[in-house]
Amino acid sequence: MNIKEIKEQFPILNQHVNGHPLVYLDSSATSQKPKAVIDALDSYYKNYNSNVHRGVHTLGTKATDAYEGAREKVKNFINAKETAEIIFTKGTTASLNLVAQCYVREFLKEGDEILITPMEHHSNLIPWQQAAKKTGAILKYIPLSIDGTINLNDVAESITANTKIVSITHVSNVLGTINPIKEIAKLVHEHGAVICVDAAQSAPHLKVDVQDLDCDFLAISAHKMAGPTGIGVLYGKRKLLEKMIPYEYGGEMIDFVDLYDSTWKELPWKFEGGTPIIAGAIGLGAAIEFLEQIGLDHIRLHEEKLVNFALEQLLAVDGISIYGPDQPEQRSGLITFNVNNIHSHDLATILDSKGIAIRAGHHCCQPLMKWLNVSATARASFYLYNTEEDVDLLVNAIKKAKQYFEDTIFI
Ligand code: 7TS
Repeated sequence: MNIKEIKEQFPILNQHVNGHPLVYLDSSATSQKPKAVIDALDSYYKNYNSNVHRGVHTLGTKATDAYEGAREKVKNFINAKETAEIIFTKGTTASLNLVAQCYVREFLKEGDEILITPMEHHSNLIPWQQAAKKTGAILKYIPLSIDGTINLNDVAESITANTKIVSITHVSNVLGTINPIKEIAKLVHEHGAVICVDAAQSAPHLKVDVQDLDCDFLAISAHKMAGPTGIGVLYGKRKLLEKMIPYEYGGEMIDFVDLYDSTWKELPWKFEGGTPIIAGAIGLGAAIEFLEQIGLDHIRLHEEKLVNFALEQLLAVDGISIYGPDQPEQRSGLITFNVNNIHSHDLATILDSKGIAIRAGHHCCQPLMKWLNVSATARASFYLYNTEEDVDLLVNAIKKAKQYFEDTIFI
């Protein structure tokens, strides 16, 4: 499929917003959904809506097959060893909380160390703060380099004999930095600790192979990868998941229940209490099929080109500060920036009036904003459906906004 054909797969993009064709540059917050995903959700509700793992009736069997089939697709997508290692959750936030709750709170004790970085999304920060408070473990940070990357020497120096878990984002949702997870995992394992990876911003955009990375846990949100909201994945190595005790109890996750005690189902179902997110999982399966049809390598290349094209133009605009690494190979498909004297919310509002959707604010990364010494930033984020024309429209709109502020406010 060429870019025009890809874009046509996303019905929402074919509309005008505030009198202008929509330019959607906020895929890091949530991506748009292709017809294939919308149709898969529609078909489930129209043709075989039923609960899973329960009855023997035809619709129930069909729904169960589709739900478990989606798990198989996720397994292959991230190259896990087995479907037992794929747990469906509500999303990245829920997956990281599950690790914090069922692994860290169970197995860490006073004086143990949890290691994260200042570039984490709040979802990969607050669960560890809370786990540290509950267990008496110490929360520590790997320092960031001046360009917003992570230096392996700093990782090596931050890990101590007391480090039990390192949790780190694969791609920063603000800086765009792609972190060297494979190399970090090696260092972590040399010290007998485990590594948890926040893949919310990587799995949609580049090939993630959990065996190659050798990560112990990995969290994903479907809605950022062309799938529906409300569903995500926690990948975990079997040996760790088996040790962990579930934290949501109820239907679906049990084996036997007696008046005073119960036993749990085997993996992955012991972590999926209650009626699961059936339609969501089926939608995620359809999203994976769609992304694989296009090819993750193609998506990565497309975004790299767009980011380079955008960086070249934006750097030529006077008074723009761009955050994150300079090297394109260290960067994913987003650009975070500020324009002199214009608050990012004002800029986003002006751009919205031209039909251009970007995100403004702290991006759920308040400690990182402090590190950058700003209160907020603007962010344009790209996905497989964005074009060079989108970039041109963005840059022109920024230039006009800048001119407007210079002419009307600061003279
Ligand atoms: N981790 C990272 C790196 C993220 O970018 C996000 C969401 C999350 C975790 C949380 O994902 P959720 O699906 O559980 O909400 N990031 C953003 C963003 O950058 N703008 O809006 C949401």
